[in-house]
Amino acid sequence: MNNKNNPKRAVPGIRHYDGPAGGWGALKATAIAVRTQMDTLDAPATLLRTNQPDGFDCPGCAWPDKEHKSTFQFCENGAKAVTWEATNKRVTPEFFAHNTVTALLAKSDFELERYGRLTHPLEYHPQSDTFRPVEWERAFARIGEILRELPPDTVEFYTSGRTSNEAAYLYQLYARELGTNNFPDCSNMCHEATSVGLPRSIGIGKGTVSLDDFDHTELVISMGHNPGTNHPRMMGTLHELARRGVPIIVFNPMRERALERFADPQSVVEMATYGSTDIASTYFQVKAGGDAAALKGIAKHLLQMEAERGGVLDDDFIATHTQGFDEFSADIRATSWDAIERESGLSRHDLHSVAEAYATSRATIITYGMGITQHNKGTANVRLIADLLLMRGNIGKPGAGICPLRGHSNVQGNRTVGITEKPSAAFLARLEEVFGFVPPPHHGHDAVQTTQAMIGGEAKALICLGGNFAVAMPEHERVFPAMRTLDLCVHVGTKLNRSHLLTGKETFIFPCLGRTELDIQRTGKQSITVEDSMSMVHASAGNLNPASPHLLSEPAIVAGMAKATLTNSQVDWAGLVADYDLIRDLIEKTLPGFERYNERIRIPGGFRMPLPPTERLWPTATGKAMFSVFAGVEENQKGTGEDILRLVTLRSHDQYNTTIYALDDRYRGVFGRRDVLFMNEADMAQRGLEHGDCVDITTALPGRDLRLEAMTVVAYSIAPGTVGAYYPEANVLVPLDYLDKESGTPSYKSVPVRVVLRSKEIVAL
Ligand SMILES: Nc1nc2c(c(=O)[nH]1)N[C@H]1C(S)=C(S)[C@@H](COP(=O)(O)OP(=O)(O)OC[C@H]3O[C@@H](n4cnc5c(=O)[nH]c(N)nc54)[C@H](O)[C@@H]3O)O[C@H]1N2
Ligand SMILES: Nc1nc2c(c(=O)[nH]1)N[C@H]1C(S)=C(S)[C@@H](COP(=O)(O)OP(=O)(O)OC[C@H]3O[C@@H](n4cnc5c(=O)[nH]c(N)nc54)[C@H](O)[C@@H]3O)O[C@H]1N2
Ligand SMILES: [Mo]
Repeated sequence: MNNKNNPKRAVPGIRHYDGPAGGWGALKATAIAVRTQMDTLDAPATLLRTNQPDGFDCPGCAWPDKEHKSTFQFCENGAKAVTWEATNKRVTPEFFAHNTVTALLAKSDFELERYGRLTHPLEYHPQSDTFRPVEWERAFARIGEILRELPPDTVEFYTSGRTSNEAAYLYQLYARELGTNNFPDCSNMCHEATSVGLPRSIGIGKGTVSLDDFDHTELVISMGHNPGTNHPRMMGTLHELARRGVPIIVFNPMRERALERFADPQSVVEMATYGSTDIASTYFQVKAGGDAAALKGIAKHLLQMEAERGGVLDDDFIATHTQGFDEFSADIRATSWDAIERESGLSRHDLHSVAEAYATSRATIITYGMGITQHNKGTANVRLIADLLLMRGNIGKPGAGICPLRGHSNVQGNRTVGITEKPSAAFLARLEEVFGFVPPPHHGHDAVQTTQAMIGGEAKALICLGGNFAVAMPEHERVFPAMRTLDLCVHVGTKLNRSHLLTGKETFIFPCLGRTELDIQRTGKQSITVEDSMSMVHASAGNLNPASPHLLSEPAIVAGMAKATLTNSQVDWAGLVADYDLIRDLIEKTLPGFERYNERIRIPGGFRMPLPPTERLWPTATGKAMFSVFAGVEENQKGTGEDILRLVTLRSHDQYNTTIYALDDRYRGVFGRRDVLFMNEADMAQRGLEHGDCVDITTALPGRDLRLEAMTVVAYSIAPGTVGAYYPEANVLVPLDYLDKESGTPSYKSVPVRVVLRSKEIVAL
């Protein structure tokens, strides 16, 4: 039972959900999404073109498709992402004339996006406190004027990972020609620990597995991700594995229904019989922040088993391909079982069973998500996962490897084409050769550094290519006011959100084409390209008429700003927008791995970026795969005082990051509300709390007064000592400087908090 609803105390909107994930419930939810958002006549045709060779890439997640040409794969949350963009609702100039920014700020994030698609470029008028339409060229010219006056390093260029390779490449070119490497990016809040940790371990900051590897694997260990909601197409793969009898061992503090039981909507039999398949063979409810201890425990058993019976480690692989094994194993031996059990919340015996399964498997894949990266030692966590795989040579052979589940559908591609605050010298040298300007050699700001520069008054302008920067960041109390001190804010987006409304001295909102829409430029219909979680690059082209005739494509908006800002630029910005093939030619000229780019994206399925570790080549400083040492077992600061719990901030089943589709979280049994705190019954009893009580939450770190009030306690199957609440509402509890020092990632998944009773009265819906 997930949601341990107390039958004696009914709490509005909290019900027990006993079904599997997927199944008929998922089909029903899709039908509702289509009915409420889309012109129903368009819907089937649009959904059928999702992830087809001549269709568009699903904006829902970065999980790949088999050869990108299979028949339509049903996916509830993919359908929501598509219908949300392809909605027939519009927010027009008339709407803005009647709604002041102050009035709009009083609306919830849910309401703001629900108004529909943006239709006109807009400029903020402080006198009337409203946004008014503005001509594109006039807006670009004004932005150019402002930016030319500012020192380049006071300008921040944010990207959210839906942006295409083409738009992202033009964007980095624009910023670097202007003279800055300030590239705060949604990855800084997401998989940065992967981008920093994996290059140190295996020489490249990306996963090593392909979909084919799942056909050959003998064991999957899934750590800290919730695929039923966030990577729904992965459920097809897990379902197939489970039916083949491949063990799937899950580490997650919360019972997530899709990891327990799933009915595949593609399976005629399961749908007809209301059947389902058990997914996890074993489910370990590790404490939040306890994965490092658990991984060290598994490694400790392996070392012991090797000493007792031999043949457990891949000695040849370790000798030929790695360095640092002695230091690694000495540290593992020195780590006590007491510490491992205390920190992970799992017993030595539990971890032994995982070590046994791992030692018997000839090919193991470890998958992971935000439950691993969003911690004080996220980078070290990622490296420990790589260590465990290296112990048995599980990188660079079929059926094995490391599989970070990326977030946004093109977050990985954005990085590949140059969105990084720490560019390599080689890349900058190529830019100089090809474009004739000298790019800035010094590093720029990541997302947290950008926010700190805004708070400190050093940042003057923020350009956002997509996303909802201020809301996605921690500590809204400091971030929101900082947005309002800026000289210039520019937001490129499809729908209105709170960041757009946190206006600076001058603010522009630029509506852009979405993935589903036709992109026609001077030379004809254009396609963009994206890279998925498994490094496959392929083309994507929409087929719907744009939401408004006034929209521009992202490349056109970036080029428009660049042309108006960089008056001496040698780049033919307008020419590049006329034909995206020319942008891809430039990418090919300046970055490795894109040989014959235009030719290869015309092959259905596209091509794979080079991944040397899959051939056991290690582009690290030593040329070897590197073991690491995770000092101690603790991932996070302890917090001060008694009674500390660890808060994880999570996504519901009805949201896409800061976009809230609806107020339900079906699989966790929550309907029509988001003001909930998931809590273990033992922790509740200790504090005299009951299911349905109203509580206040405070952050338990020194010198902090961060609080979230009036939350409803929901008894849930969650590891003792761990509590859960929804992102972004709970971001007010995450301190801005509480982060992984190696990667700069905020520790959204492990905030020390205290929970106190506010009222016994049940809060109505
Ligand atoms: N529908 C939908 N799809 C999405 C998104 C979305 O919001 N909605 N977001 C996209 C983005 S940008 C991303 S990054 C991905 C995110 O996908 P996920 O990585 O699945 O992200 P989260 O929902 O944040 O939840 C992570 C899971 O980690 C568990 N967890 C929390 N703390 C710990 C811990 O300390 N250890 C372990 N082992 N587990 C822990 C939680 O219980 C939860 O099940 O999804 C992408 N896809
Ligand atoms: N507490 C807490 N905070 C978190 C997280 C967490 O787990 N817990 N997760 C973090 C993670 S993993 C991430 S990735 C960030 C996400 O941070 P962001 O990427 O900044 O946020 P999103 O909510 O994905 O952005 C939504 C907006 O994107 C715009 N948009 C949608 N489609 C398009 C498009 O095609 N083009 C353009 N230009 N704009 C578009 C719309 O205007 C929409 O309002 O949040 C982070 N914050
Ligand atoms: Mo993400």
